[in-house]
Amino acid sequence: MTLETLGWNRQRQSDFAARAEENLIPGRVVSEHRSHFGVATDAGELSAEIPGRLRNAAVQRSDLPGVGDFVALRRGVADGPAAIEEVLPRTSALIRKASGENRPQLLAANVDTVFIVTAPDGDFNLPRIERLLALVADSAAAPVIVLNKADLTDDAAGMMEQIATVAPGVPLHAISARAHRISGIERHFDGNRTIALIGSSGVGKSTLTNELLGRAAQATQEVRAHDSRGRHTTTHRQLFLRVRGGCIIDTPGMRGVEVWSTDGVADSTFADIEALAVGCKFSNCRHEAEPKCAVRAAVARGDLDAEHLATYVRRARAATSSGR
Ligand SMILES: Nc1nc2c(ncn2[C@@H]2O[C@H](COP(=O)(O)OP(=O)(O)OP(=O)(O)O)[C@@H](O)[C@H]2O)c(=O)[nH]1
Ligand SMILES: [Mg+2]
Ligand SMILES: [Zn+2]
Repeated sequence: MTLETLGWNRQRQSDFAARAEENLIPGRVVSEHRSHFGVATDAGELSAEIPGRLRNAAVQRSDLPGVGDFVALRRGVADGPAAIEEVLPRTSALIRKASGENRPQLLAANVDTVFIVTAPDGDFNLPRIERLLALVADSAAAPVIVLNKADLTDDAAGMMEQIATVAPGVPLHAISARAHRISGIERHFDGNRTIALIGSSGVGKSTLTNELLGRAAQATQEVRAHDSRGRHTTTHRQLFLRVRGGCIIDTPGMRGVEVWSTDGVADSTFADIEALAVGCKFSNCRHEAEPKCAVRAAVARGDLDAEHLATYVRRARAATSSGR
């Protein structure tokens, strides 16, 4: 692997040269964990931390490094972690408002194209596609809409026509990741471009990631039988390099009501609650007073913060009363 295959170019080299002092090396953030980042460099993947100086200089959370960022790194001493000294200027940033808080959250940086992934089984919803288009429009990345699981419908053409009414001029593809029918979408990686996949849980983002990588890099999971909704299988954003060129960023599924909207309600802050909710007796459980609620049980056990659940319930009520 070389940084060039990860999207490093002359512009980035000159940004790096202008900002970075001696002894720093360039890299790209490929994963984000609670306390550290995975950063790909010409010397392999390094574990890196953010020094306090960078944290203090950030005006808002989205200024801090995220998946897809190009950074200047100082190598660690001995086996210690490297330090991210600079975040290089972004050519695009996929940002939404964080859930339950009035702050921006970076989903992915330096993305050339975003695949908005949808599917005929349960997920198909034009207003949601419009909200995702609005999010992409603010990012400086180009949108592409992918109708996955085309094998599950006899009317993929009709669905594509409906999508076209809300997405004039946006490239549309009907594919089947599971059946290995993805022709037409690989060209979006030409020139080592970076593509991020966004959409609801269960639409097949990780299945498509694996298909585009040619290997089973990401775990996937059957959707729920009774309502075809996903199980929030992917919990972290991660960037993968393709042998055939270009990079893919797979992301956790977004909840329908929590996609970008006027009041900016967002998703993965509540991925923990969503994951627990699969165990609730009622599929439409609001985790308030319903019997056999797995989410309240987790609070009772001390595994989930009661305040966090209260925020979630407040948000869900607000979303319901405003008709979403
Ligand atoms: N019939 C059919 N099923 C598919 C297709 N693509 C994916 N699936 C199935 O859909 C289910 C969910 O796929 P995932 O790839 O885990 O979905 P995801 O979007 O990554 O979900 P999260 O990680 O929860 O956001 C799996 O059982 C897949 O096998 C397809 O083209 N056709
Ligand atoms: Mg996934
Ligand atoms: Zn519940």
